Amino acid sequence: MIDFYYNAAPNPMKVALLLEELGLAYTAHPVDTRKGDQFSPAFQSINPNSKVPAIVDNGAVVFDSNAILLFLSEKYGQFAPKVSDAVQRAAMYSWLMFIATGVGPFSGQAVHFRHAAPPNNDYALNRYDFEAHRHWGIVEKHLEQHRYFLGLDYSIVDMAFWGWARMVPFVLGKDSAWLEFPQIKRLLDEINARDAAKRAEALKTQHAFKAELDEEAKNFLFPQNLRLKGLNP
Ligand SMILES: N[C@@H](CCC(=O)N[C@@H](CS)C(=O)NCC(=O)O)C(=O)O
Repeated sequence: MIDFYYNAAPNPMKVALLLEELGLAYTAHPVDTRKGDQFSPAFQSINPNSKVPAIVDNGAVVFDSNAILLFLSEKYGQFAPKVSDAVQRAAMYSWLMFIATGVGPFSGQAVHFRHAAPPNNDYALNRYDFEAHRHWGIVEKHLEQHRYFLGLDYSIVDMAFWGWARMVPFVLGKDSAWLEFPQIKRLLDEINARDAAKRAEALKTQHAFKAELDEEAKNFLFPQNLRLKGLNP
């Protein structure tokens, strides 16, 4: 049995999708980051970084979404090219890390400065909006030539993509984003149509997560702001 610590944000959702694709038995534990659950000692003993997702699989503790995707695909032998296929393995690592270190963080910061930060952040918003567009543009170009990230086979890279691709119009702040990125929309729609994706999306309805981004939630999610008020985060 696997314990899965999650909320409905992009990084945990990648893992929810893989768990569902693998058909594994798991218990989903909600971590309500707007209520500060990520800082409980019990959760920090699983993920010292105080972020979701994390899993515990028969004593193996794994945190960070792309580490979890690699761990599960290797352990259960699915959704990744064989170790002997060096060319495809190389592509898998490259695209997976591109999503982990580029697409995800730049999209996340674009969301922060567009939707959450105090106003008058033109410099920061311009930088992250530009970088988010640039990263998604690279994905779009790649998908013009490839059905999936690794070619003909659906893999954990597509699942990592899916977590964030669902958010593209929100990340880029425009409903028209899909006109700019039709290939991303194509793959997103294909994955959305999979039963595993529907089950992953439905998971959050089993738990009541706090919806309001009030002062308390902001203090948990953006603790650095407390320093601006002379307080210790
Ligand atoms: N590199 C980590 C990032 C995890 C992350 O940023 N998770 C967000 C949700 S997508 C979170 O836990 N936010 C709550 C917080 O920052 O306190 C991963 O890929 O798992």
